[in-house]
Amino acid sequence: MKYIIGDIHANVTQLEKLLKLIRPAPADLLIFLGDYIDKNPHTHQTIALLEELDSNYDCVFIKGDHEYVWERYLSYRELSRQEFLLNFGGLATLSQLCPNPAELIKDNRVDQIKKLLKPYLDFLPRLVDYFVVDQYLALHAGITTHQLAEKPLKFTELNYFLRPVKIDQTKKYLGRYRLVAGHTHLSGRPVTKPGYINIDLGAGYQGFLGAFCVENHQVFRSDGKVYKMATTRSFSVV
Ligand SMILES: [Mn+2]
Repeated sequence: MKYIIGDIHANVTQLEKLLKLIRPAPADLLIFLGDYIDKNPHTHQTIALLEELDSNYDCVFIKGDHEYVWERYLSYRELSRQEFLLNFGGLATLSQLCPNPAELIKDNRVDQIKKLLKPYLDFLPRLVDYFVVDQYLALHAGITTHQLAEKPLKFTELNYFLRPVKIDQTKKYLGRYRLVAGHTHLSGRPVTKPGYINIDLGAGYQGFLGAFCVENHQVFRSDGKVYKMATTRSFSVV
């Protein structure tokens, strides 16, 4: 089976629950949509579990806006990124790793933060922008209308941040592929449109984590609920 898994945001508890639910087999493919950390404090535990999964299964790790920003901040020293980190979950990321997270970011102590986040930084080089699987294009956020016919798809910063309202959800990429994305927590249940499926079920906000099974057209939610795609337009609860 092939599973596309939503935004984890260091909610390692929901990730563990989801894995118990789907119980992947060694030959299964696990595709993660990005935003692995921030908003919850279990940074190292989350990355360690992802590393363990990577050594036991075929895994694809897609880059989210949080990975994009941390990389720009730490590796490219774009210090203006501190605003995003302070406002959107970076303090939670460092909170178990040092006593003074706000100070470190406000003072741009990049080298010190790099040491604290070494396992995460080591994880980043293997990330990809998107992944095509069967009739789906898995990516973190979205593509613009003018990219619907762009081949190959060329990612810019916007693609890690695009909100559903800015996406033409009625059209498929190249007329063939529906987007499967996270990034925006719309609902506790998956949202599906003809050209767009959203499986950010809120793990960053004390909610759930979702896994979309490509073959069965089902979304497994970490609390045990299963949503079956009834038509191309809506999901129903099994
Ligand atoms: Mn995101």
